[in-house]
Amino acid sequence: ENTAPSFAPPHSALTFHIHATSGRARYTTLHLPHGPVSTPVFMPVGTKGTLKGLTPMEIVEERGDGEASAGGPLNNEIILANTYHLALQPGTELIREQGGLHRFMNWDRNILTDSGGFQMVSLLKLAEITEEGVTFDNPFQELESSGNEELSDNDLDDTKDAVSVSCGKRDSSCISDTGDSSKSSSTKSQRMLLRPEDSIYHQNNIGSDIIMALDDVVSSVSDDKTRFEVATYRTLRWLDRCFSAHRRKHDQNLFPIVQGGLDVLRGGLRDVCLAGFRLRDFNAPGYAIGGLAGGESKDDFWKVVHHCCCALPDNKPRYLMGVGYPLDLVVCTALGVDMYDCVYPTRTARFGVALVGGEAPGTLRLKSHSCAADYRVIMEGCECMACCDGNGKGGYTRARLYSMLKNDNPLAVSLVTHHNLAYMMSLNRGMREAIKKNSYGEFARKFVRDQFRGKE
Ligand code: PRF
Ligand code: ZN
Repeated sequence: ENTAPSFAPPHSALTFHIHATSGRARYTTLHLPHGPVSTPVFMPVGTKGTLKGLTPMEIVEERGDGEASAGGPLNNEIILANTYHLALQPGTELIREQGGLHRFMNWDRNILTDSGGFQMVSLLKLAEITEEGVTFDNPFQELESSGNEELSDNDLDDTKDAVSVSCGKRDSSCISDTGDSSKSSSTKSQRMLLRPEDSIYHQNNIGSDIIMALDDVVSSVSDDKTRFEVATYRTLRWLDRCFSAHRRKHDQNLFPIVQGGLDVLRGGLRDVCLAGFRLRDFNAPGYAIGGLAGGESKDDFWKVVHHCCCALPDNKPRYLMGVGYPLDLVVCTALGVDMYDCVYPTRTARFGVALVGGEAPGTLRLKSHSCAADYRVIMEGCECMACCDGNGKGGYTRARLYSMLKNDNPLAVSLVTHHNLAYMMSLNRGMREAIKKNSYGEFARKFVRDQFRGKE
């Protein structure tokens, strides 16, 4: 094992230890206030502080042997939650009064919270962004009337729940009501403003181990050059405001987010953002790459990830936001990314889709008729609760899951969610092992070859 030094910036709640590298890929440990996190790591998304369909007991086991046991817990070291949803419901002051989100959800490992702005932009598409912050308009009404595919998704139900509850009673303080006092039909005229200071206030209340700066996110497929330019500079100004508002530097790590669209030219917008970080003497404990995974071409996506990884400091963790397809993890790890998050593995499970490796890698649609009489488990050799009962016996056959899904049995969704997270955890472990052996290139090439085998 080629051991490199640990990096511990002063006054930081994070130390970063690089154990091994293979090309640009790294195997590292982040030491955070709620324990160590080995990277590369995929962070599952529990929007409102729970991973839907799973209990914390399923997700972790006692610290010690480090490996998940057959049919047992997933042993996740960090999960992601969303500031925006938590601020709406149950409200972050309530969470703070209960001792923070860790206590609230009985989860003693690490939590990362996203800042909130992106959720409004991505989910609601009714956000108005000004220098002051993100304002959103009539969320309730729009959610009810919209028929678009994205809005019909389960994760938007979170938003819908949150918004409808919030319309009854909101966290008093910091999602500021911007006025509009035509109170006739109560909630429908509500406007809300989330400023950088509000986002940090909420994240300080939540007490997450890593908190994200509020960024101005533009859809990566937009062709409005001016908008990208405005957003890049604004992201830097908002970063200053986030940094000044941050009250818990001793136990919460604030990560800046690189924006700048797809412009990787020398002196282009990504460079403007990266240079802006260098100018600011924040000694940030880590950095995120944002503004991607929004429908841009793979070519553009990889170019931007590569460009940012090369420009960001080697002694800090790099987090690629919103990326969670297994193939993207494998490629971006080769480019130097350490952390990922995405709703994909858990969301797709709710549609009865399982992630599989082995003979026929890719996805398995358990609701497809071809599973109706298929008596194999989801994935041979998988040690998750769905594929293995822990006694070396059976597990759930595809036929049984097919039937349960057809009958809307919620246990089926829990089992597939558990399987998909077990798959992601085992992919993380596989990447780390390969880096340790300095054979990541081989691992990645094999993974890519397998994914495309027989699909030409
Ligand atoms: N910014 C924030 N959260 C995000 C993203 C971003 O750019 C993405 C990538 N589009 C996912 N989640 N704050
Ligand atoms: Zn499984």
